[in-house]
Amino acid sequence: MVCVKYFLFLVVSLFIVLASGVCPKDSLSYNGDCYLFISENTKFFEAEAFCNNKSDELSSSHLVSIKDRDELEFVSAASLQLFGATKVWIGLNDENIEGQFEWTDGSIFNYSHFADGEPNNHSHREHCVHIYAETTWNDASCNGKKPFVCKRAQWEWAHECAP
Ligand SMILES: *[C@@H]1O[C@H](CO)[C@@H](O)[C@H](O)[C@H]1NC(C)=O
Ligand SMILES: *[C@@H]1O[C@H](CO)[C@@H](O)[C@H](O)[C@H]1NC(C)=O
Ligand SMILES: *[C@@H]1O[C@H](CO)[C@@H](O)[C@H](O)[C@H]1NC(C)=O
Ligand SMILES: [Ca+2]
Ligand SMILES: [Ca+2]
Repeated sequence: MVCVKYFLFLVVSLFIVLASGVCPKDSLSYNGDCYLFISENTKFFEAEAFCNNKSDELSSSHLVSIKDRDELEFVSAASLQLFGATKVWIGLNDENIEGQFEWTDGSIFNYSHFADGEPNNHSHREHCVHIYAETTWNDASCNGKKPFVCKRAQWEWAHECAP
């Protein structure tokens, strides 16, 4: 019976932790997702691989996708605070088909905030997107090295059932 009690204690503890919607301790929580800010200057697809490596059984991790102005302002403000600059890779790219931008996490592309005159595919070789000044975006060479931001969902059940 001691074992059963101990097992129940563990189950209840796990339930409470997951239901509260946790992010790994090195991440920031925003609107049900976990954001990891990495200051090391890194090429776009190496940054995506780094983010992918933070996936677990419950949620996959990618370079950040940005879905609206509020999320953009969160990412921009946190980058400015942590790195003193907003020039970070986000997950948007047109590496597959020129002019057709996609998020590396496969989610819908329904919001963008490119600077005037961007994306310009400068020198015919710009396929990866970073936050430029403040909140505006620019396409740049994927081989450029910049700090970056990863995003993954908090555990799904917590996401759907939290009040
Ligand atoms: C992936 O993560 C593991 C464990 O944290 C680490 O040992 C490994 O070097 C990482 N690999 C890459 C490619 O980042
Ligand atoms: C884009 O779609 C996502 C997911 O459906 C939604 O949360 C977000 O508000 C949408 N953004 C805009 C600008 O419509
Ligand atoms: C962008 O660059 C590609 C080469 O990677 C070229 O084929 C394409 O025409 C360019 N598109 C624009 C809009 O300049
Ligand atoms: Ca391009
Ligand atoms: Ca550009």
